[in-house]
Amino acid sequence: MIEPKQPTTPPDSLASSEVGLSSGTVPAVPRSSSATLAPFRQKRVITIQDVSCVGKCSLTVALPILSAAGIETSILPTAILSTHTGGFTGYTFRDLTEDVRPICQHWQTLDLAVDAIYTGYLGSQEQQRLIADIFANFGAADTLIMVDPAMADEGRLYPAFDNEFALGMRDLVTTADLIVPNLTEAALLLQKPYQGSDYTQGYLEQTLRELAALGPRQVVVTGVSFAPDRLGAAAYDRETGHFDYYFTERVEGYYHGTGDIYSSVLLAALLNDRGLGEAIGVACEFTVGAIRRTAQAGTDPKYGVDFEHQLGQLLTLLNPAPVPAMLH
Ligand code: PXL
Repeated sequence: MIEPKQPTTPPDSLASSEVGLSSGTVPAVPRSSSATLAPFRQKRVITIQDVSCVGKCSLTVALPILSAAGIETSILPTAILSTHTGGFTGYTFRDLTEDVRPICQHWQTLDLAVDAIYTGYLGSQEQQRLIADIFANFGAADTLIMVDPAMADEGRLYPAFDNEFALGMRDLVTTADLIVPNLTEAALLLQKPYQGSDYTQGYLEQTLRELAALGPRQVVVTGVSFAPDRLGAAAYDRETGHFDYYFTERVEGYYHGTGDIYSSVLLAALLNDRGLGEAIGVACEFTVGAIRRTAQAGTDPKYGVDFEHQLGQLLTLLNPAPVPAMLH
């Protein structure tokens, strides 16, 4: 087995501070005092995902996480479900595709400044095409376009989707700056067989390069493991050619909604001026902390993980710039 480049320990920049998440390894970034003199502009994200009313995932995790990180979060719901589709039966599903265009037409009258557009679970293939237009209409040159191609896990597509949907997602990721697939989604985007846990570091890095060749400059693959008791993420930046890895302990079991939590924290960290290598570490630590709590509590994992009790630590970790009122 080839050892990953940074298999178990946090990068130096994550290891040196006393302030951190539950493991104490990820520090807050000290802000320079000159930052307090600059005019304050709150960042805004548009996130496009479903509302699963019960079973924490998608918007019910993205909103609190991004809000806790100081980011104004505008939402475009893609569907409303009574629960998510993993592990529940009999759920309702209302497709909101026909609302997407009128909502966007109204937004176009508002002159919205948008720092990032972040997509997750989509309700239909038509939405995939509409979202490409949203990227074009609302994305400025410096808007981060982040696509979490939420459609599959553990070698299987989610119940609502088929390979046509995966091909539509492949088209959508060509227009993104950053994509965050798990290993199953990575295989679907590349239309390659899913390898399970049977892959080498060389294979993984080739996969990251192939994903970046679809269009996005940056790729983060989640659910990466080279040792049975370690789990984490790998990142690749096509422009620098640099790979980053971050691993934590593996908590046994399948916990729903953790991919959405991971992506939301990753974006929160990036918009709080963390580099990609640090941001994947912040997201790993936050996510495993929530999983650990849930495992200890013994709650049914299909209801999602207890990320709420991590939010205070996220705030400390990211150390958002103080609001102007606090400066007087
Ligand atoms: O967490 C991914 C997700 C989001 N939204 C819905 C889902 C799933 C995964 O099953 O069913 C509706």
